[in-house]
Amino acid sequence: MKVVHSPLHARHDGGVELYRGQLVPLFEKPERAAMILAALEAAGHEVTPPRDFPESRLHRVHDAEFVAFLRGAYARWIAEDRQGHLLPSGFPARGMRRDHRPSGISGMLGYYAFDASTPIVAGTWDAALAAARAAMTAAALVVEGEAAAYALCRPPGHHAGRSTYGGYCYLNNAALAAQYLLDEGCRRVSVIDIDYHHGNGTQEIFWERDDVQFVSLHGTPDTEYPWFLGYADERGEGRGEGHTFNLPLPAGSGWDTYEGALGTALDAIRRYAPDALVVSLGVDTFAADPISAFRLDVPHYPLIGRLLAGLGLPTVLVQEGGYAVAEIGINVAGVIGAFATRAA
Ligand code: SP5
Ligand code: ZN
Repeated sequence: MKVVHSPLHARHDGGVELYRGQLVPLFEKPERAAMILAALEAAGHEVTPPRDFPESRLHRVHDAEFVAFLRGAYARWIAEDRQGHLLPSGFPARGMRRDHRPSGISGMLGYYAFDASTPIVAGTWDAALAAARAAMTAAALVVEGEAAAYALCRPPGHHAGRSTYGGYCYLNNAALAAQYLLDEGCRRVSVIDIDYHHGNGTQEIFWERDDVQFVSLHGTPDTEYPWFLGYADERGEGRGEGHTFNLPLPAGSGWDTYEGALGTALDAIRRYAPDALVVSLGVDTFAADPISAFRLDVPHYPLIGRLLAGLGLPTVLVQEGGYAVAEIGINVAGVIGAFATRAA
């Protein structure tokens, strides 16, 4: 399978996150992409760089002022005489104003961010843009006739909303891929999100849409990040009603529970009958993941790949989470390998 990847991801490095009351080095680190790349190259997949796209492609999914903020945030921070990385330290909660965007950088951070685990460093924008381009390039390859393509995105994207960032995500790579498929002729696209964490950003972006189905399998937000979205009663609104489908599972779930839920998700996709599939591929469902609590093991990833490939749809796979760095490569390669060998 063609693997789209840019070395620019490595510019997003050196940030810290607020984790259990401490600032710790970001779990979402450059070694993740290096390990995935090594495993995919070893398995014989062809690696290709992202193409360039007009900025208007980003605005199909994201608010233009939000995009401009992300691009300029670091320079603004330095101009206001601060140092290091940017993390927000206050958010507009219930009872406060959300209609006014403060003009100072600290207020702006709280306005756009929804957590304190998603730092902006000097190279964050370059990396986020390269990841978005990788996702759209993988979508373009599928439009051009590839049965499937994989975007090795870093930073990930599924937590980023139309004008919000968080959960290590800045631009929503999977949403950009889905929108690209629609803009190039698909009538309906399903997004299946199998990252451990609910893809709140993708859900929000397509919430009122009937041309994108969003289906997600994740640790229940009642105890797991991102806590405030991803419950089973969220089903979309307006034209989108019934096109969001959440399958939250208890922390500690293993393959038996997971396989049943995945089957239910795939049935929903078959009923929607999309022209193409986008997979938000997180492998933080792995038992040894340091921040997640499912109990999947290495042999389960090829099984997941086979089940996804069995839909028989043109498929864009987009990398999301996965923080057990030692096994991240073999687990991603397990899913991708099952696709690469599917019958034509
Ligand atoms: C793309 C992606 O996977 N983003 C995940 C961001 C999660 N960041 C906050 C993690 C908080 C985890 N809580 C600790 C639970 C330990 N079992
Ligand atoms: Zn995740």
